[in-house]
Amino acid sequence: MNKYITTPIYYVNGEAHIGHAYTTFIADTMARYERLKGNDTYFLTGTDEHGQKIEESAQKSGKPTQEFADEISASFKNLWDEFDISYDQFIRTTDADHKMGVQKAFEAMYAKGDIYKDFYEGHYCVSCETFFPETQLVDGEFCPDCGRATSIVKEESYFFKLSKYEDRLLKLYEENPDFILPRSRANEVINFVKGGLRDLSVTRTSFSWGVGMPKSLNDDKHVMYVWLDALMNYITALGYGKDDANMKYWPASVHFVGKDILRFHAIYWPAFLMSLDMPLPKHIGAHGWWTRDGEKMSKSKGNVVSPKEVADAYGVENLRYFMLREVPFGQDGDFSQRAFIDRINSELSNDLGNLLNRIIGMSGKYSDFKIDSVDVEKYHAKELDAMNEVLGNLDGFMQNLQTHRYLDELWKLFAIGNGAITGYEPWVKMKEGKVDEALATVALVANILAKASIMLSPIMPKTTNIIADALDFEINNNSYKELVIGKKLLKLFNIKKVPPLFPRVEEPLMSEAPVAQPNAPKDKVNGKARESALGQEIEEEKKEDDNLIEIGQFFETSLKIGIVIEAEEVPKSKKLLKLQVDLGEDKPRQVVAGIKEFYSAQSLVGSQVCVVANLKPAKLMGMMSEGMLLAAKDEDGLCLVRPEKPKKAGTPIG
Ligand code: ME8
Repeated sequence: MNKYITTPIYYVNGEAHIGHAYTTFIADTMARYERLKGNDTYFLTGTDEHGQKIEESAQKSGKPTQEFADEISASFKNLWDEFDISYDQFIRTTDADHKMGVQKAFEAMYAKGDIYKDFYEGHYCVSCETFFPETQLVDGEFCPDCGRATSIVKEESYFFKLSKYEDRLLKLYEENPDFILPRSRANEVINFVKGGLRDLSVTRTSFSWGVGMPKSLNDDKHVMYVWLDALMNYITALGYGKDDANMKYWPASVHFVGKDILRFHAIYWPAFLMSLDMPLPKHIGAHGWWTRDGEKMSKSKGNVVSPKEVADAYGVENLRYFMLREVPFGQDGDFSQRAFIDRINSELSNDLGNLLNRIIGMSGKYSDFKIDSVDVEKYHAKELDAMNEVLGNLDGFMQNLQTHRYLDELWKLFAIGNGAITGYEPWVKMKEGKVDEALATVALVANILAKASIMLSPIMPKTTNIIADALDFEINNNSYKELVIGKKLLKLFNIKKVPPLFPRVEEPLMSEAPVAQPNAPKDKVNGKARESALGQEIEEEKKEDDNLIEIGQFFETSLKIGIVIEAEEVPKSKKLLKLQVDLGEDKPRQVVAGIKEFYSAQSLVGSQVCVVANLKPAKLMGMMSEGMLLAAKDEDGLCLVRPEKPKKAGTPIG
């Protein structure tokens, strides 16, 4: 059977973080699982390189856009190579074949009458590359997805007749309740479609970094909307529009995505495919969001977990295991070193690693490392039944993408193995002269470890190869068929010693995330002790005096160190300067400040300032101001408040 597994193609506006790694680990696991089962599997990942956001990031870095995209795309590819991700293809949307395929698809939809030209006027979020109707904006202005300010864009555009597909989409969800996995995520999509679909603007004229129009349309002004371009990667990678050799893998078995981009994959993508008269993917698997120590990860907080750093400290396979075991697929997850270390020590080191070491030790003592399964059925029929039941349950969990339940179930095998050793006490049997019985227990455990390693191999391929090597067999489709499906036992073999597979971890191996600013309204508990920014306990006293605020109220204000990177005078204003201030975020904030009488624009560039970072943006003389500078003013004039020593942009004050 053919299987086709994909990850999203990641934007090249920043390095990979742990969320990207998670999606890639799940997809890699699924691809390895399908190959293990003998299915002809194609696994695609890659990078999404067009659009205004990438163009702007490149400009900020001072590099030509293609060079910028090349570098970040390579950093993703190198990371996946280092992590041994078993992709069959790494697609880039700047690949010539991809661009041609997108144009072919556009032409086909146009020829069908599903694309027409009109004007678009609306609120556009550059960061999300999406138009939003006014009703969806927060406070009439801000993007409902990322919270950034939108801008009004009016442009000529080609539109895709998304509205035409409303009924067919609803029918798709109804007839295929597993189209969106987990099922619990389907409702948000269904409600969105039921709310009415507007035709989708699928080209832009406001920038040029994108796939151009097909020649047949003779319309150079436009470039493709980045999501049309990006979604098509799933078929252009297989040769759509060029040669169909790999189209045998279509339709996709599962597109793995984060919940942030479910709508694009569960609504736009099937509608595009319906327009192209192509079969639809079998599943869209939407997973949840990872946080760090309970906090949203963001560059400005400086708490983004780098997958490379974690893998260097703890090992990439331990990380894969942790992420896939820790969260039920579809739910949000938290990365904390404590939880990670606990799982390494108790599940990997104790349950699995020790079990292997115990039978290596025992067989060394009792049988000169020879392991013979000949008496296992005689003495351990009950354990074999329990083992086979567990093995039989696993596939269902994987098909539903429930990796945590798959691993929970798999771990029952080690409980059976450890239980058999404790229960049958082979060392007592040896003393009683019941050698056959003692050796049967050791062989039972060897078989359990062999079968468990096969089923664990999609998650921990290298580690399980070491275990298989110790047990003198290879993990592949043959051993899967024989030992797992065929329920056979290992042939007589000599067990090998292995170095410790999962050394215990006593202390966190990476520095902790920066202390987060407490969010006062959330963690304020009336009159009770609670954590301060420094982690100390503060007794909150109820103050009668109206002029005093509680410390939580103070912490509602987010104060940060900023670095002025550009400054200019606002024409026709006596007081205002317009500054671009780096707060360590994706892009600088524009701050319009009334300090012109006291500072020249030039003198401010490069200087450090203290910024109120969570003020609602306001318009001053028609310009958006996204923060306020702290300053002190008396009869001698005004001076800015600055840190005593230089600090990194975005450093919290408080
Ligand atoms: O959206 N937790 O690219 P992107 C979990 N180019 N997953 C996370 C995560 C987090 N904190 N952060 C990122 C795009 N992800 C488009 C996709 S596909 C045709 C185009 C993962 O670089 C998750 O899979 O913003 C999410 O969907 C994806 O990265 C977004 O990557």
